[in-house]
Amino acid sequence: TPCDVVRHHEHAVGPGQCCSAVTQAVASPVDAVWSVVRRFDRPQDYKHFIRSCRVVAGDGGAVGSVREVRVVSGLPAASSRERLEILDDERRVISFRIVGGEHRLSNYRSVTTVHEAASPAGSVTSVIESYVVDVPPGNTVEETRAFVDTIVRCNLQSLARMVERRGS
Ligand code: A8S
Repeated sequence: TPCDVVRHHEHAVGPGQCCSAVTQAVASPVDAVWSVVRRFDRPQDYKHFIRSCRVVAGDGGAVGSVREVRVVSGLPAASSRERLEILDDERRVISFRIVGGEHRLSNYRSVTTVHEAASPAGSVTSVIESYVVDVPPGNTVEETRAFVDTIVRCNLQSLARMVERRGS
């Protein structure tokens, strides 16, 4: 229901933090999209800034699992340690929290939901990804949002391209 959608994307935003959300339409069935998004152990399948990923705690599918990702060069970051917070196959919700690594995004937490959207043209899915993060020292809220929104938008666009290409 619409209320569920809103509820999953409500973040407690403290002082010195900012939040935002990005949405992406995908011209593919909802299950095809969710099957990619749900793989906490394989973010590099569609997140092209990620060079490698290793599960360092848990089985990679259970809440509490931790992954260590290394990012491509050219970013103000080298690695990130991320904990799986929610994986709900029924409601199609996944959430992770950043718990360490070499980067500037302290206390980052994101929630991604995948929704069936009716369309006369056929199967359409919408993906909503929201996040909250500390504004890094020396940066403004606007700069932080611009940086993170760009990464999230790139990830969701490449997700859409990948799943749409697979389906055709
Ligand atoms: C995600 C979302 C984000 C990832 C960011 C925002 C990151 O992996 C990159 C650059 C950084 O500066 C921070 O869903 C960090 O992956 C690409 C290393 C965390």
